[in-house]
Amino acid sequence: FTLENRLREAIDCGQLTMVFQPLINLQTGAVKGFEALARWNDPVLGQVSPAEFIPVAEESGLIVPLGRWALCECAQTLADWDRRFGEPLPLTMNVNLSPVQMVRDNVPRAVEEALRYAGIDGSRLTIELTESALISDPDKTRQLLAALQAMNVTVAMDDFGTGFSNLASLQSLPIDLLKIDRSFVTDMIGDEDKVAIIRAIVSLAGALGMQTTAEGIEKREMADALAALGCHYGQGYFFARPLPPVEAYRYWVDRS
Ligand code: G
Ligand code: G
Ligand code: MN
Ligand code: NA
Repeated sequence: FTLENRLREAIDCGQLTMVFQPLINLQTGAVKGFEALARWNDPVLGQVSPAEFIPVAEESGLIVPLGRWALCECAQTLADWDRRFGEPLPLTMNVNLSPVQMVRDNVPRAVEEALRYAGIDGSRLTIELTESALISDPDKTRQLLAALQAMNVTVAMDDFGTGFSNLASLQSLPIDLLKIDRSFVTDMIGDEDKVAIIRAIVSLAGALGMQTTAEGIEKREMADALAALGCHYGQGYFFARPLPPVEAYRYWVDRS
């Protein structure tokens, strides 16, 4: 078999799952929401990393059904948590959107359908785009972001600082958040250059009316330093690894 065929069957058979990594307000410690990350535990191959299967999905077009599943799964998980809790949890769900799905699918419709079916308001969803989305099809990106804005969906730029961001489009597009790439955070302690880059991204975001999330926080001193730099939110193993849905729900309940 090929990985592609195996992935197609996994999608058809509902073999993919989502885990949820908490996003923490670095200034208050509150749980702001979760980033949903896909997992594939194949009976034959074992755990296959998204770093491996997302590129296969993008090359084969399977990213379209996979991305639609991801949106539905996230909206339904939120609806499930709300039911369990008895009222809407004040938190947002971040979903990664592949630039390939952006080009090949009608993403606004997919988002609208996922939200409507689950009965979830758009304001509780954040779509994470990568910088390559800005370059590959600027017109389509502009239309997509306008449609998401009309649904009150938040837009975050993922892995910021590693791509080729065009500052003009960053400024002219309705982007709400910059996610500072893990590579700047990992070595920030004692590395003045990394700290300078983080400071510059936080400053750029502020000037453009955006907020920032730092990825890959593994130690308390990183969280403290990032908070002092004015970074709004953080995620990383220091707070929690990506958690299965029930554990993620408990994580929120235990801290609220
Ligand atoms: O969870 P992990 O750190 O192994 O994820 C590796 C990469 O796969 C990250 O870049 C992440 O954004 C991406 N990824 C994980 N889940 C999804 C998903 O549901 N959709 C898309 N498009 N990318 C995902
Ligand atoms: O590209 P994206 O930011 O969507 O990818 C998120 C990935 O980062 C996930 O695969 C997740 O497992 C991983 N991740 C999350 N927190 C940490 C961390 O603190 N350290 C490291 N090394 N990876 C992390
Ligand atoms: Mn992401
Ligand atoms: Na990222």
